Amino acid sequence: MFSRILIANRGEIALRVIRACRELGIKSIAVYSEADERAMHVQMADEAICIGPAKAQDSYLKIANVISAAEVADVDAIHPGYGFLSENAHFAEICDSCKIKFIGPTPDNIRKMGDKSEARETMRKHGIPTVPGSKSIVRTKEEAIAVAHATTYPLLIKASAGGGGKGMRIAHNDVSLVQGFMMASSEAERAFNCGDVYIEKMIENARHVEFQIMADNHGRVVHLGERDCSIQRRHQKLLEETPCPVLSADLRKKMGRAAVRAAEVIGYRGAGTIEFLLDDKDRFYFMEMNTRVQVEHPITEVCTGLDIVKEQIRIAAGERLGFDQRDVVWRGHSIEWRVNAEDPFKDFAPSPGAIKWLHLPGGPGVRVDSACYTGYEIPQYYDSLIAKIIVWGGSREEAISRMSRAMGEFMIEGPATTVALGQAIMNDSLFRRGRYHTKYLENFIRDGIGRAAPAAHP
Ligand code: MV4
Repeated sequence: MFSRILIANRGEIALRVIRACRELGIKSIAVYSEADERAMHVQMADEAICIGPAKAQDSYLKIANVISAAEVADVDAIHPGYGFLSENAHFAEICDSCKIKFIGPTPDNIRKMGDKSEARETMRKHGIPTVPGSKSIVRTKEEAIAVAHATTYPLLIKASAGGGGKGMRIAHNDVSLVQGFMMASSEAERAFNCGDVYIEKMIENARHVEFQIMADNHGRVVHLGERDCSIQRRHQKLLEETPCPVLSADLRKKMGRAAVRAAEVIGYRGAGTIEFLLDDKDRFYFMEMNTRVQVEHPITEVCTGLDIVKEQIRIAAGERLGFDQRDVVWRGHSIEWRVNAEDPFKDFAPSPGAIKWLHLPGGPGVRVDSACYTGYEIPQYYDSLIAKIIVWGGSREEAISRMSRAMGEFMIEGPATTVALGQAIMNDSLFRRGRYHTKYLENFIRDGIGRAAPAAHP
């Protein structure tokens, strides 16, 4: 087992990894930028090394600085968390060549699943249901038209190097298809240095249902159940829950088997997430695979009693998974709400700055993952996540009432936050009935938030 792990990340996920290290008796080495001098992960780790200026590209994203810190601190392994370098195959390769264990999948897993069109191709070839559309990347507008006529509108044009909806364009007819094709590829070229795009039929009224996978180095692949992440705003997840309110036991078994198969066919290692789209006729389709631990992993931990980060560390150290599929049992219902420093009444504009006062919720069935504290200055350079409120209840109804209570206990003076939006959703009948899909939040904000908005200033 490792004796020293460097966490190449910041914020709540850095604390999360530090906590797993501490429980495993492993020394944790934090890295931080000059803007994070007073961050909690620096204070909580056993050691901490400054790796550069505030901007992420000069610190947390600078491979040479992270690797130098790892060498200086003489660590055995690096945990990348999520975001930053967590899905950078080149970084994983450099760790391997420096004999520092990358706590994650192989560089090949990352590269293959990072190419969203190739990932689709691989899954389709192995009989995993994929969204109808192009068989590979689409190079010309003529090819795009041909794919469109073999499928049916509406269609989505997606960037192969994108993922998470970045650069996604919708097309309702040949004219908007050609336009969308040109726009999506030039945007992708600019954003990802790769203009490759592919085309999928748009699944109407879809839900985003993803499965957590754990795969060790001894051939065992297990799924830890699903997470419904359909409540997103501009492709940013805001609320996740497990189990998915509309999944039958039979459908869960089928999707779980498909998720395990997807990991097996690519020789996956470590924790990963298979994202499916589920339509209103219970048909599911592979969308993409994430080769990192996800922000929303705690709801799976709370319902299974497993510690996903500890399992990642054990797998990377070559241990066998200590359980198989039969041992994974789920109890109750869990919901996560992401509290962002954004103002829902100003179109979610970021709201960084000093936290004059903070009181986090607690009590039965409440977990809060946060790196914030009273007096902490939220830097402007990174994502706006202040805290994740995770609740567990014996039923979905209990989880909803508990989340509502926890949100009511969340006290903060200083930045604007998305807590009020969360409370409005907890009280919304459509959400409470579990009858929502990917358009829910967009519609709710357009209709619902207007009602909740403060009276216009005189
Ligand atoms: C889709 C889709 C419908 N059909 N693909 C891609 C990235 C992810 N964040 C959302 N994406 C979608 N891909 C096909 N073929 C609908 C979405 C989608 C969505 C999916 C789940 C939850 C919320 C969503 C919000 C907008 C779009």
